[in-house]
Amino acid sequence: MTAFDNATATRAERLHQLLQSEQLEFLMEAHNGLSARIVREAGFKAIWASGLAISAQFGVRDNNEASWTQVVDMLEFMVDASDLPILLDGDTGYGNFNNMRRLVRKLEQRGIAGVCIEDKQFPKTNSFIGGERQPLAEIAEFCGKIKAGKDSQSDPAFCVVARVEALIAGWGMDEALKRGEAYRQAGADAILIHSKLSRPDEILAFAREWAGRGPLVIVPTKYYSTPTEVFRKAGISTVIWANHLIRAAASAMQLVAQEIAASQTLVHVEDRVAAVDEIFRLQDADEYTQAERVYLSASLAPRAAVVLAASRGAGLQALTTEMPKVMLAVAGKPLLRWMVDGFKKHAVNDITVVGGYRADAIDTAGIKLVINERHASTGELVSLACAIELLREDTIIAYGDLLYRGYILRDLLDSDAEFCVVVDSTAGQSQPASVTPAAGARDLAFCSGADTRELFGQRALLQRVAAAVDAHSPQRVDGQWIGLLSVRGKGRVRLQTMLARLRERPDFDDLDMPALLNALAAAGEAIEVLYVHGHWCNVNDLEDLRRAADFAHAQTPLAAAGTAQ
Ligand code: SPV
Ligand code: MG
Repeated sequence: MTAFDNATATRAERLHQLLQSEQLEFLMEAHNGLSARIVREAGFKAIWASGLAISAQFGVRDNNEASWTQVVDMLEFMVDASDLPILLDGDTGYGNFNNMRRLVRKLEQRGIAGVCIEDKQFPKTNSFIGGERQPLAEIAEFCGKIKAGKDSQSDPAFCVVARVEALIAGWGMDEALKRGEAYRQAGADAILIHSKLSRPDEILAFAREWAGRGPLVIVPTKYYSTPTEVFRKAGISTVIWANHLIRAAASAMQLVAQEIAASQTLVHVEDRVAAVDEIFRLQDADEYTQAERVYLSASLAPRAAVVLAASRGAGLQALTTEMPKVMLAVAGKPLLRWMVDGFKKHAVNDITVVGGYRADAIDTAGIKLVINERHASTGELVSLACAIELLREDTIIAYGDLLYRGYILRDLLDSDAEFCVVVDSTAGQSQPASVTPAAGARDLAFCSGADTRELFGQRALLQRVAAAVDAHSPQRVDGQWIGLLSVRGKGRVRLQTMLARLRERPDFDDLDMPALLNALAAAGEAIEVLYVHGHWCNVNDLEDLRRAADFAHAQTPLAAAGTAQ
């Protein structure tokens, strides 16, 4: 005979082994997926799927009020949540021998390791509620049910445990022993002898007479003060801790519900209940995130955005005492909200905003807020560095003070390029070559090709972004980078690496986004240009703010045709 290998054994084999083992073993009650998982994490080897606890968590009585298929559906969640063998408290088998046959087949299909049936009549009542009034099954009929169950199992290790209720019903020790022996001979893998006394006397007397004829299982709910060593010495095989997780849950829920109802605040309970993250852990949320990376196609892959919103807005001092520029209302809602709503419309849901100046005033609904604590003395790249670990493989990096028409974001998201920037070519046309642009113009883009507009779809690459045209070596200006950058696939790591390199520079604190784009371009990265022709604005001063309001109004559904800029 080969040695038992717990790692490769089926659940039924493990339960069978546990019942047969020489040492005292324990089953812990569970009543749903979550509790099944908790039982496993606590180190138990097997689960008791208690009829009392499962019916209680449904909010019904332990009188077969929940149908057997509802019980089996719950067992499926338990099997999924825990790899432990589960012994179902199958009450009376939910009917006669025929119901028992079908039950065993269904339980095996769902991965249940065994079933315990009790010699009462359907529908049963919990043994601790008027146990002595409950009619017992005929011995022969119950033996037929055991045989029917054993004959139906396809895994030879599947366990049928027969529960003797004679002591509960007050029929005496001889009857209990007679039944135990009959059930053993009918093929039961173990006998559960139940007692409602507060002392273990009748259980110990039964065990003495039984004299190791087969595995004995007990449920010491009522004689709980008995030292476990007593059971061990009596040769008990397995102890079932039958209902303690449902009772623990009920007490905890009562306390917390009463506390919240009375105090109308969560502040007193927060530290006494499991953290939400702990619930996520118990649900294995991390595994989902990993699987998402493997299985979600690129088009469905979660998209992220990082919005740089740390600055006060130099030209808007009077309006930004209480809030950063991105919280200024534009046509009825904050600038930042226009952008966030636009992202959400295009399934960019993982949005990180890097705040700084008056970050406390940023509306954090639907976003993650990270803070550049040194915002007053640092530039955009320090802000970006605060969110650099949050970049996904598909991320938009944006200035926070932008408004733009929806198609611009859509087209940017459609780009497959590892890096893609949006350049407004109308800004280039208004800047004749060799002329220093107007004060305030920023982020002038120099590209490998101009926006001819005839060559739709032609690929232009960004060569450089500069604040001004160098009067000494004038060059054609192709437009203005509007402050939108898309980073995809391997581009993410390359951008992170470049940012880490720039961090080494002594002037890193002063660097802005164009410095990053220029460093990437200089390192030979292809930064694709998506040309647009207006249809956006940003907010740097009061005049911009007024124009932004007009722009935003023109984007609303009721705007008159032709007013959109
Ligand atoms: C159960 O847990 O449902 C049991 C054990 O059957 S007892 O409630 O003690 O009868
Ligand atoms: Mg029960």
